[in-house]
Amino acid sequence: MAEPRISSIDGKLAEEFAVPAHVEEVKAKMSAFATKHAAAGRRVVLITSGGTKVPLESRTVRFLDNFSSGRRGSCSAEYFIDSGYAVVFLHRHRSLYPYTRMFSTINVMDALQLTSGSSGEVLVNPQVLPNIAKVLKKYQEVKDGGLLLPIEFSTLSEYLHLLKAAAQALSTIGPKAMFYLAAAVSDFYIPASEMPEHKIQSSNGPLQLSLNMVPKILSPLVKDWAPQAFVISFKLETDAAILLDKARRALNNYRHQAVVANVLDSRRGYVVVVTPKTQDELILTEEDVKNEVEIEEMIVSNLTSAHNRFINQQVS
Ligand code: PAZ
Repeated sequence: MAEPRISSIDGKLAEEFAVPAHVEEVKAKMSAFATKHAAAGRRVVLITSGGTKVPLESRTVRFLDNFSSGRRGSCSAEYFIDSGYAVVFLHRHRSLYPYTRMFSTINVMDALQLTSGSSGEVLVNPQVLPNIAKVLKKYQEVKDGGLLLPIEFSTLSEYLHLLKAAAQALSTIGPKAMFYLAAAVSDFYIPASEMPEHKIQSSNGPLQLSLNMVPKILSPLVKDWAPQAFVISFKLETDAAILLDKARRALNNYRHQAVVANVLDSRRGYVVVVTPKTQDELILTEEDVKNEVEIEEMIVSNLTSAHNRFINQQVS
């Protein structure tokens, strides 16, 4: 297997983005997870999910955030597990999580009832938590099988350092690793050296912000950190007219395997999987919606087939 290499953005990452204290510990966990599953004949997918938080002060009171709920990532994690993958789930703290996502809008107190006796037993109301037994069974199987490794981030800095650690950890399994980068990552940040320490005072008048561009992490991931892996990025736009052009440009610039292109308002029912040679439109029909089919099932099916072909090409 090709060893991860030093990248030209390593210095910038270390200087301008606070390194999380637990990064080496998490890297060791991811590495052990990848090695164990690859030895058992499983592929491993690293899914990023949810939005990054960009602090405006180092003792953070205020921050920039974005719309991402983590539904794409959490839902996809379940379909990857159903397809035989082990999943490293790098997700925003408190964003949607595999299996529990189905009950995220429910107040747990409304779903439980105390029995009348003195034993203090609690009953679940299946009307409030539909399918709970089925989902709980699946969740416990996944947990017992050690198929899901959850890792949390909140800030952009945590995300960048943990993604780099994940890429290096999973690089040891070569083409059996997939990166499914569905998180909504800020393009802008304030470098640590320019960030005020204390809460910005409104008594100083209107706030003018000057933000730097976040380094393009996809470039070192593909070139240096995990050069043999199968890498999928996501591209979100609000203007459908520029979406496919942006997706193609990303493929050209970073030379990875595919871009999943989507538009904010239609992202639950329509995406295009763009590769250097193909363009697959995935569309949920009204029938699919009635039958509660989720578009992530189609995305995962499309990409796992492409991953198969990618692995077969490496060995032939
Ligand atoms: O998290 P979610 O389900 O609400 O949204 C998913 C998404 C739109 C964030 C994802 O499909 C995506 O396009 N991520 C990349 C965004 C970007 O940086 O362009």
